[in-house]
Amino acid sequence: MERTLILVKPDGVHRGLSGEILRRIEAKGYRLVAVELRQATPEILGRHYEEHAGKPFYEALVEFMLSGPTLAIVAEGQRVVEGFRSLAGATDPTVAAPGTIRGDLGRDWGLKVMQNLVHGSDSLESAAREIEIWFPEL
Ligand code: DAT
Ligand code: MG
Repeated sequence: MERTLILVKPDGVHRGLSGEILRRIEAKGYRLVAVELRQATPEILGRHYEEHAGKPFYEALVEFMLSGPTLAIVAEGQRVVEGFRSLAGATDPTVAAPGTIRGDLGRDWGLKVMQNLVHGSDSLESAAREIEIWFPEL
């Protein structure tokens, strides 16, 4: 069975949306394998976002992700990697489709980095890599 790594980012935790986001994951029929409120560290984020190192928004992204606790989740289900990306919606909350987490709950804060509530692994390879970073015990 497929697994993916989902994060409710600090904006989502701060706004009290963790429960709503967990509800949507469970309502879709995915099984929660691990759920843990964590303070991210520079070490974890350096690994998690290594593909974005050097991009113009990278420093702001890491700073934002360090700004408060993150809810780290591993969810399991048929095609859950693709399925959660679909639930999350497009990266930019302004254009994310209504019905998606980012489309319904996110907005443009006019900041250097998009505070778009959630992260979801973008491929099976990313999922394996990211689960190892956040939950090495799994
Ligand atoms: P996603 O989270 O949809 O997989 P991504 O991996 O391309 O998007 O980028 C990681 C995060 O970085 C994204 O959730 C928000 C931020 N980000 C991406 N592109 C950005 C941009 N052009 N300006 C500001 N923030 C950006
Ligand atoms: Mg990504």
